[in-house]
Amino acid sequence: LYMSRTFSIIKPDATRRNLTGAINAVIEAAGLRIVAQRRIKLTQAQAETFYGVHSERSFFGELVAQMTSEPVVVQVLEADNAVPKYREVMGATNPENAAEGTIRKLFALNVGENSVHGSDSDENAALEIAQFFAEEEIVG
Ligand code: YYY
Ligand code: MG
Repeated sequence: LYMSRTFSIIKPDATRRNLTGAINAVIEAAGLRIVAQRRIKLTQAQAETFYGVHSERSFFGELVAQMTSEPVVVQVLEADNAVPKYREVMGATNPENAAEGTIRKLFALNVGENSVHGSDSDENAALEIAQFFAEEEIVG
């Protein structure tokens, strides 16, 4: 069994509705372990850096505004095949397309306010984790 990591954000639309615990319950029920977690308010610069790959997209301004609007919870999750496992638990980007039982089906409001972020590759997971956590803060 090879344990790997992914990076997760519980987004402002979810923290605003007091859904941190409900989302963590879905994460843990799926067998992902929360091995680091912190509640923070993202700065404009942090949000722009984090979503830099989307900087040319039409929704970038709205995305950064939304991500800095309220606190978020940044997390490191550990599991066997953590990246694809968490993508499955999250559901599709647009909650209209998300499968039953997924976090986005259960909680997301719309494509922009979709409650959670999860890394899309092991390489990006490592970069995203390093943006927010020192190795000694991650306790598996
Ligand atoms: O990885 P994931 O969050 O499922 O989707 P991405 O394609 O990486 O987009 C990141 C983020 O951008 C998405 O969670 C919401 C927002 N977004 C949007 O507001 N409108 C779109 N059409 C696509 C993405
Ligand atoms: Mg993505």
